Amino acid sequence: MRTETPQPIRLSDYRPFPFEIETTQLSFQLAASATRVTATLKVRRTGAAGEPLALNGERLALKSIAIDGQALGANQYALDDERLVIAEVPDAFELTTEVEIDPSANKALMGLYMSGGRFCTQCEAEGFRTITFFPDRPDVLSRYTVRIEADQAFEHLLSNGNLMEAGQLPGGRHFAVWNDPFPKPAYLFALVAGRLDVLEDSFVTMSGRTVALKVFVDPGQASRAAYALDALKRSMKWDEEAFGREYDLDLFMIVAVRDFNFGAMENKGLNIFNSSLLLAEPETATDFDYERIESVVAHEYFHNWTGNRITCRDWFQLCLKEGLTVFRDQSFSADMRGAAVQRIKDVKALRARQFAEDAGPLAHAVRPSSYLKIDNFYTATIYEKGAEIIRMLKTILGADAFRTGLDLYFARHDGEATTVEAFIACFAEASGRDLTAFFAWYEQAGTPSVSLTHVYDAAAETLSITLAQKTAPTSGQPVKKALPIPVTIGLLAQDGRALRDSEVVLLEGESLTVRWEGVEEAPVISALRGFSAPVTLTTDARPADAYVLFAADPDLFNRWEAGQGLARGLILARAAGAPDEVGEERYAQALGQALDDPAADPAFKALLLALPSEGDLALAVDPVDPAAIHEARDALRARIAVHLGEQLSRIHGAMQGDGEFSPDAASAGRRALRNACVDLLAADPHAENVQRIVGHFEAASALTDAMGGLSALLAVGGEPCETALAAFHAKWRHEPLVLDKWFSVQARDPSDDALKRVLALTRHADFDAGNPNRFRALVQGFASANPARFHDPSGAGYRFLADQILAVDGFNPMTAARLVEPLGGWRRYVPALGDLMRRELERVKAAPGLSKNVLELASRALD
Ligand code: 0A1
Ligand code: ZN
Repeated sequence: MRTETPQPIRLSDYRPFPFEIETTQLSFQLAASATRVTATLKVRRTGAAGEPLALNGERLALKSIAIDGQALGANQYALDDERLVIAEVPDAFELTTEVEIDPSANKALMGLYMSGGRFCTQCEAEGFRTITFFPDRPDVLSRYTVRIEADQAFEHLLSNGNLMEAGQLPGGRHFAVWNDPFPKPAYLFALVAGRLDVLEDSFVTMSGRTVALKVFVDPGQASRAAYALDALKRSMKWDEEAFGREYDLDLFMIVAVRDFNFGAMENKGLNIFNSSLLLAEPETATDFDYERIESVVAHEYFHNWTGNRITCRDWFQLCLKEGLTVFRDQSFSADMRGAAVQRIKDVKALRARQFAEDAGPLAHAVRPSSYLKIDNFYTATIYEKGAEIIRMLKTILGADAFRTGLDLYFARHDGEATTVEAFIACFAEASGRDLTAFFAWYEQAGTPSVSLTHVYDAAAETLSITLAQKTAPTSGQPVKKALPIPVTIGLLAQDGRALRDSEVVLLEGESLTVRWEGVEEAPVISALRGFSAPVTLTTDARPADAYVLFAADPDLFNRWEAGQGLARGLILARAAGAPDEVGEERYAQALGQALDDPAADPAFKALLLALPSEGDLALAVDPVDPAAIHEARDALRARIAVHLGEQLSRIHGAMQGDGEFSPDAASAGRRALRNACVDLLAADPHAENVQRIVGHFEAASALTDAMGGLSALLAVGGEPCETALAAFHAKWRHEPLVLDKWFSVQARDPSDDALKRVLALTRHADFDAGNPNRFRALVQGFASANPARFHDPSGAGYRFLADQILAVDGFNPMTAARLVEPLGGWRRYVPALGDLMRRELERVKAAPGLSKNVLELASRALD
């Protein structure tokens, strides 16, 4: 809670901690409302003589404190709400503290808390300080031994590393002792205690060691962990093959918990997962869930090297582990599921979340230079743009030099807490290139715009392309540098033949002109292939060129991108009151041809069928009028649905019935295509189409189909929709993960009554604001995924969101803060809406007792 104006933490203030904590012994006496934690730290001075020992500690009731067994008197230390300071300490000593904490009262879900009657922890970024007094910063690495004692009802007692000892105790209690041989920062500490079922397997590493794998889940749910376990084994193998990284302990454990603020956490040897990202069966998980489970299991596992073995010196370096690990998980998913489709999905997500963030007042550098609460920086910019930077590094240096640089990084910094500078230095050294200018990608916020203009000289058979870049000012960064931007370019003939293969042009200054000789005919330019840099591209190409690319670009990303560009142009023309009906027919026809291509992958066709999202469209206009965008997009959907109605129905029919469920990419692609057809058919809701959609929903055996049907029925509305919603609820009311989806699909209700429905759902017996999954399904689902209804001209949507932020901030600031973003872009909206958004932000900011988390974001949004 706020007592005074909080002071920002700055990168430039970094100082090493003046002590080393060689070993950390923790002893837990677990009890739901009064857990005792005894910590014995072996401390050695490494900094200047006379420096006091300052430890972080919050919400801890100190019971005793001693140095080398001698209790300290109250005048020998100073204690406030945030730290414990001992002014005079020897150069080497053992500090023992005993504290009491209350896990059952911990609704912020940081530190030690209860979920489903079990104890669990979340320590990243700064949760460990609510468990015991400690230098809770990532550059203090220590070897941990952890003794856990609890009632036998808490059957499994888990922590990091290897199990050393376990046994029974009098009074119905038992204990376990764990030792983690690898020094680690406190944020990687974890503890779990409770009744769980376990699914076990093993993995033989490349050097022949056998690693035991255990996935712990709610009793009765072990079969739902099979996919995650399989994904884990594939990740372990892939990391050996792709990056030469071998697992280092004899045991790797994953635990699923239902109450978790984020997705999952890479604690050493004991990953903790939000159950929504671990449990999957065909009836209870969609294909998107399977994809996410595969990539998040991989992500957390890959952190073992990029994050755990080599960690961050301070939290400003967060992208060092996150950007690199996202890059690694995206590369894994591309290998598992097909590079083009994966790339399209990754770029869609980047644009939806990161480009939006970069375009508003919450824009920040991938490596920021100050913060109030680091929790607020677990953002799309640090994760996704951080991954794009690594990808560009690979594109610029080439795969071989990139791998050599990464190998050097692993060899040189293993066991360290390091910086982005040290990381980049490895690549500069390995490649012999000067990467000084490249570093600006880490320090500069905002999405660069690149413009491409060309001159074709038919007589001389030359093509000149000029690329120019510009980045608009962002808060605190009025002047922007030119960045090195790799632009991958290929050339096609008007009939779609390839004229030139891809080559990478590196735009290093403000602008650059490159020439191609011997170009015998006027080419169609395919630029930024594979989305080679996180920029927005404008070109002087004729609209007709986009149809050539849409039909024939061998780069599938750009083929998809051409279709999106055409659709974007048509929708925005309509939204601006100048519909291009001829163009719309032509687009529908081209889409129909693409759908008939027997060589194209169904997953790719499904992506072609999805029009740019309303959020994506909003990024292309200024000011944004969400209602106009929504209507225009709906109108194009309807036109396509009418034009392609028969074809969509035919494809839908042909994609039905693939026998036994398989989560593999090809089967998921078929389901994606049939659901994309259903989604479009709902835009032309005549009786036959409605019947097809109802049939699709009722026949669904996989959740992907049931959700596709339900979502389409929400677009149709009326009695078929209400009947389906009621049936779905009756069937799944006891399955929390499926019920979350029942809430989120209704949050996206496109009808005028959406807010009424959402408000009613906040009073539903199954709604629980204390559970982040359920809360986000409804509230974030509405605010982020239903722009037309969230931006209701009355401002009621904004008021609803602000009320929810304030209500949840009272007990879970991290979850509350993540809801500020939808109001953050207020300056980009038409003034009537922007003013209402700003007013709600002001109301939030002025609320008494606001958390630092929400205060920081609301203030930045209003700046
Ligand atoms: N390091 C995790 C992300 C994470 C961060 C904070 C959390 O606290 C609630 C939880 C998870 C990852 O990248 O997966
Ligand atoms: Zn991560």
